[in-house]
Formats: sequence, C-alpha cells, structure tokens
Amino acid sequence: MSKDAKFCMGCGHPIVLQTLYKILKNNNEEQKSVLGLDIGCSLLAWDFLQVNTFQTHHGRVTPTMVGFKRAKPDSLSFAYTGDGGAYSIGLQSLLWAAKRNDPVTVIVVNNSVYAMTGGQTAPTTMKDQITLTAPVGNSEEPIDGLALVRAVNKKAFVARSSVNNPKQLQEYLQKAIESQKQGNFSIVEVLSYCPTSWKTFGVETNNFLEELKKVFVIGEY
Ligand SMILES: Cc1ncc(C[n+]2csc(CCOP(=O)(O)OP(=O)(O)O)c2C)c(N)n1
Ligand code: SF4
Ligand SMILES: [Mg+2]
Repeated sequence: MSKDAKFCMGCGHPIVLQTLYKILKNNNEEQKSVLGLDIGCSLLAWDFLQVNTFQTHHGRVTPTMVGFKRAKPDSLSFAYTGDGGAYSIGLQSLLWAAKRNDPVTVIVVNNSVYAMTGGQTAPTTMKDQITLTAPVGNSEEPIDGLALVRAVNKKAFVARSSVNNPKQLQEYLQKAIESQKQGNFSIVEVLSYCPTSWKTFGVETNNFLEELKKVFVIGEY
C-alpha cells in the first residue's frame, strides 16, 4: 500500500481497494492482475496497491481493459470506475462489453455523485438528494445500472454490496474473479462513502450510506 494515500479522510475507496488486494494476495494473483482506472476519484488508486495500473479516459475504462484482456488472456483484468464514469459517459461501452460477455471484472464505486469534480448530480443521485448542481434537491429518479447489465447478459456475475458490508463485499469480489476466470463478464457495484461531497461528518456519513442502500438494494442479481 502507498504510504501517502491521496483519498480524503473517510473515503470508501480504500476499503474497496484493500478488500480486492486481500483476495489477490491470498490467491497469489497480484502479479497477473491489472487495475484499469477511470477518470474520477478512482484514479487516485494509481499507486495505492502493489498492483500494476492503467490510466484511461473518463468512461472508457471497460473497453480499455477488454482490449488488455484480449492481448493478455492469462491476466486478471479489472475496470475500476465511479458511478458517473460507468453509468453516464461510459454506459454505452459498459453495456456492449456486458452484451459480448467479455471476460473482465468491472468494479463500480457508487457514491451517488461526480465526486472528483465537486459533487454534481450523477445518474445515481437519489430523488431529492441535494448536490452541487441540485441545491434544492434532484428532481429525477436514479437509474439502476446493474439491472441494465443483467438485461443484456444472463451469464454474468452481477452484484451490489457496500463498504459497510465488508464480508459480503469480499465474497462478491471473489465470485466476480471466478466468473472472469470462467470466461464471463462480471460487475460488482459498491455503495461507498464520500463525506467530502455529501458534506457529512462522523456517523452522518454512515447514515447517508444507509439511505443509499434503501434505494440501491444490495445483493446478487
Ligand atoms: C470526457 C470527460 N468528461 C468530463 C470530465 C470531467 N470529469 C472528471 S472526473 C468526473 C466525474 C467522475 O465521477 P464518478 O465517475 O462518479 O467518479 P467519482 O469521482 O465520484 O469517484 C468528470 C465529469 C473528464 N475528465 N473527461
Ligand atoms: S471526493 Fe469523495 S470519493 Fe473522492 S477521494 Fe474524497 S471522499 Fe473519496
Ligand atoms: Mg461518483
């Protein structure tokens, strides 16, 4: 792990990354793994783990890691992205990779906003949620990206967990890796803390995550 992590205090990204790393290390697979990073707070992971990383354009991490997997079929290929990158600008490339059943693992860190750019409304922002661009509350219902993926691929491993369900998160990431090894697409969405954008302190941050869990139900699809 990098000694000078670049994430804000209380961010959920390190929980997701450390859980992934624990699995790879236990399986002796960190050398064969490559973590593709989308633009967003995901990119702050570039030197966080002892795993090679790959920086891509915003919304294009999934097709990039599909290409990497095709070039190196023995690798474990991960596309690490935020909810904005996955379900807004990158939705088309995500759905086509899912439709083709490309054997990569997508990890979507869903904090319900565009965090890196200041906390604007994203496709995952809850109805009435206050954001930088919705000061009186979001008027739209959010989209369920995993339901869209499931609609185009029945073989994929598709699941949602949260950073305050660490055992389940570990189980789902393990299952997603197994799915990739069997030649199938896999995606794990992780509901994650962003106290900086949410403007929450202490337990309020966990309470906010519990509100997200009421809208984005965790479990396997
Ligand atoms: C093509 C393009 N459009 C817009 C941006 C600006 N941008 C950078 S990060 C970001 C939002 C990222 O949000 P999300 O994917 O949810 O990740 P988070 O920062 O919340 O982890 C945006 C819009 C960009 N870098 N490139
Ligand atoms: S802005 Fe939010 S998602 Fe980004 S590093 Fe800070 S807490 Fe984490
Ligand atoms: Mg986000």
